[in-house]
Amino acid sequence: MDTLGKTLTYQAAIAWETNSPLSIEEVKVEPPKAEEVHIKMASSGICGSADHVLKGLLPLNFPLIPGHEGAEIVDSIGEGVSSVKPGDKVLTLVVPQRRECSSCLHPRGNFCEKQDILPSSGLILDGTSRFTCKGEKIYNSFHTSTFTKHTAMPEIAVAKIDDAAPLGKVCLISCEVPTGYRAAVHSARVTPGSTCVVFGLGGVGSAVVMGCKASGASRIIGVDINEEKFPRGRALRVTDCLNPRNLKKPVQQVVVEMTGFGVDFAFEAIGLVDTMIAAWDSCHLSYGVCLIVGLAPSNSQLSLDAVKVISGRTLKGAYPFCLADYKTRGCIPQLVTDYLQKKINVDPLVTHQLPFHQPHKAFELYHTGKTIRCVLLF
Ligand code: COD
Ligand code: ZN
Repeated sequence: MDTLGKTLTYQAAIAWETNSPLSIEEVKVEPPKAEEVHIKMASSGICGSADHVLKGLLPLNFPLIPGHEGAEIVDSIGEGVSSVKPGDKVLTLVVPQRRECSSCLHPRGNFCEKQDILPSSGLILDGTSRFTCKGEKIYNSFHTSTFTKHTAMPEIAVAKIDDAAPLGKVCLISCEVPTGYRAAVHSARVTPGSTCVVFGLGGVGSAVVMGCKASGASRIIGVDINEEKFPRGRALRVTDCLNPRNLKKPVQQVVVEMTGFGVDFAFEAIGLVDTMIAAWDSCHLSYGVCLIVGLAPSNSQLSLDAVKVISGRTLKGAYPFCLADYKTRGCIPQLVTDYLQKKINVDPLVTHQLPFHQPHKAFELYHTGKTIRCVLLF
């Protein structure tokens, strides 16, 4: 259907305030303005960050339509849009790529200045929203908002993907897979035969494990307080599983003892200060590399033993997508092609699928810890 020029009403899941249940509402979606696209959602993953947003752990404006891990089809395009056309399959991008700012133009930068994460206004590029409900303005999450049947968003926040891509699964390549997999392959540059520890075996941590395995790591230690994550972790080639709550010593001490001197690469995919410190302390003191993938709650401080900083190990941040020269619009479609060519397999990460109008069930499942990713289908 051509939506150009029309404000139409669609169903969307709205969070009216933090810590309130999502409600399915009739939402008015304005047509795309210049350099925007109107898209019809096909699927959206339930990412840990969406849960953080709903709990108010990441500062976003409410009421909002959450979700940022979407696969969709372009319905209509605004003036000046040239990279996609109606009917194209696309993925939403939390970090857009305008290709004009210092980050986009620098060979080692990708955190486009048009991103809306740090800080988040909840508005699209012209400072307005395309959503209203019951006469009230509804905010976006990170330019994306995927828990809606239709949305209008900036062209620079979508990436055209292969026509053959199965939309019920590749939504994970919009956030979880590049965040975790590329943190291991691209940012840490895990080496063949190396030892790794991954804190958090949720969606993102599982994708980190896949990246470690693909890079040839010989030992991958998985750490999680939820032992339901262990069988799936082992299927992805985690070699040792540790539940810190069942250990008599701090988990980092156990990891160091298991590996002799500490791991080559440690990843934190939870977003807690304590597990960031544990990941850092798990690394080899001389050449260990610690990658922080999770975002700790606002205003928290990371306190490290200053003596341990001097010995040579490296601490790196890998905030979702901030993977140096990993340019989102250019690189994410290649991951979809890699999936279609069976170079990576995202299928084990999609453990559940539910209809869009049951987001509460999807979050319930998420909170039980039984999922790696639950995907909403539209
Ligand atoms: N020790 C060990 N494991 C723990 C602990 C703990 N103290 N607490 C929780 N866990 C485990 C959970 O049991 C779970 O298995 C895992 O940690 C977390 O996984 P998920 O599935 O809940 O979350 P993910 O993998 O989808 O997301 C993790 C992130 C780190 C990416 C995310 O939560 C985050 O930090 N988001 C903020 C960054 C952001 O804004 N991103 C924007 C786009 S993602
Ligand atoms: Zn995410």
